[in-house]
Amino acid sequence: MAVLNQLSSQEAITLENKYGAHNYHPLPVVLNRGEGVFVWDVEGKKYYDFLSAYSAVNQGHCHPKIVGAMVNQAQTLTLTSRAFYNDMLGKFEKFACEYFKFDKLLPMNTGAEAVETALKICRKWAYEVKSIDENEAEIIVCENNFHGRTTTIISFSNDPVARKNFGPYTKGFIKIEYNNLDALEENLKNNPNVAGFLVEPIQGEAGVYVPDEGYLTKAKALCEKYNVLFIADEVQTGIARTGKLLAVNHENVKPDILILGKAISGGVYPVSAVLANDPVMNVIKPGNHGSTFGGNPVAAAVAMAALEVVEDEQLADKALELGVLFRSELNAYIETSGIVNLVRGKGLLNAIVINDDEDSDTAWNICVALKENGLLAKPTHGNIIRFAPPLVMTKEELLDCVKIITTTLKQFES
Ligand code: IF1
Repeated sequence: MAVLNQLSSQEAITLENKYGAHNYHPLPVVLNRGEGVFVWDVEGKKYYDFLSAYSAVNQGHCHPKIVGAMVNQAQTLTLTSRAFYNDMLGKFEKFACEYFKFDKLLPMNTGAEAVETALKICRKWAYEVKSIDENEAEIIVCENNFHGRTTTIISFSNDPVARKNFGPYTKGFIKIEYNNLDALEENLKNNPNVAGFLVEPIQGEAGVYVPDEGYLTKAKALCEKYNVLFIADEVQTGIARTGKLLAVNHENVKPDILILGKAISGGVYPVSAVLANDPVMNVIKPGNHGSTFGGNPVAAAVAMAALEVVEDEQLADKALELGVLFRSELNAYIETSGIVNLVRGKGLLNAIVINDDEDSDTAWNICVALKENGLLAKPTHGNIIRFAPPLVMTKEELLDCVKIITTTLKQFES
């Protein structure tokens, strides 16, 4: 059968176009190997990965310790369902609770499922602990949020592409401006039915939008004042990406509910988790929630190894240091650039804003040129490019990447 043969890039793209749903518009590059900060296409060309599967591969591609844990566990026991206990889940839960300093963890598989889980926990807490009347609970979210693709989550998105014609939408969400504490307090003050505030510590899809310093601290304080749960979606910002283990650690904020995904497995396997302390998590009783694959032994083994790598290799410190270097190098370039307006971000979650319209194709064209020059990145809007390399990069490699990026951008200076 032809599928066993090595495909050319064009053949692989043609197959996806013909047989796959058209829910993505990928860069025209077909990858078949990854190691550390590098990936290779089927023709053997080597690239720096500057997306890290949207911050899932923080530990680098195919990290031997994580892959080893997966292979080992996969040969022993893969899935029991939660109808029975397995000997890995409890170990992982203890490990992660100590690691992130929470009482309890609820394991799921994808980021969107973990967000859904957090919303369910929050609502149940609202009725059973805060004593809000049944079906009246509301959760505050932010404009330009990205929390996943499920029907409830897209109900409170304001991206028409993600949302339009998927209605009717789930009720019970109030949208306020991000980085606006007055708007938050206004809604908390006048509405006793608010149960939670769901927020990304840095908005990723919105274009790596970093809120003002103190925003998260003050938002958390407001939530405490009005007895509302502060729910941090750290699916993208968590696990050392922004230069701390969690982005909320930059402000020493402790969420009431923490949502993790992506790099909790190093991108090796779908693992997500929701963490909370007992007074919140204990509202969940047998039958209230679950998942066939959530908390399976492979996921548990992989996640423990992936979190160990973050500590072993001090990835948070590396991200912090390399992030400062990356932004200062790019800022030096921007001073004389007509094509890039600014670079922003924290740690190794950064974006550049191109001097062009939101609906232009300049960012896309730059990403195609970056690909030709050996570096893979993806636009988030027509004029924003996100840069999120694996955190295992060396300083020399990062400077090499800066050279590729600035050389490529220069091709677009008019
Ligand atoms: C796609 C963006 C990144 C997330 C936050 C939950 C989820 C995500 C903060 C859901 C997922 C992904 C999904 C990916 C694109 C991507 C993304 F561009 F859309 F915004 F990372 F930057 N919370 N983000 O960022 O996690 O269910 O996907 O595991 O292709 O949709 P998931």
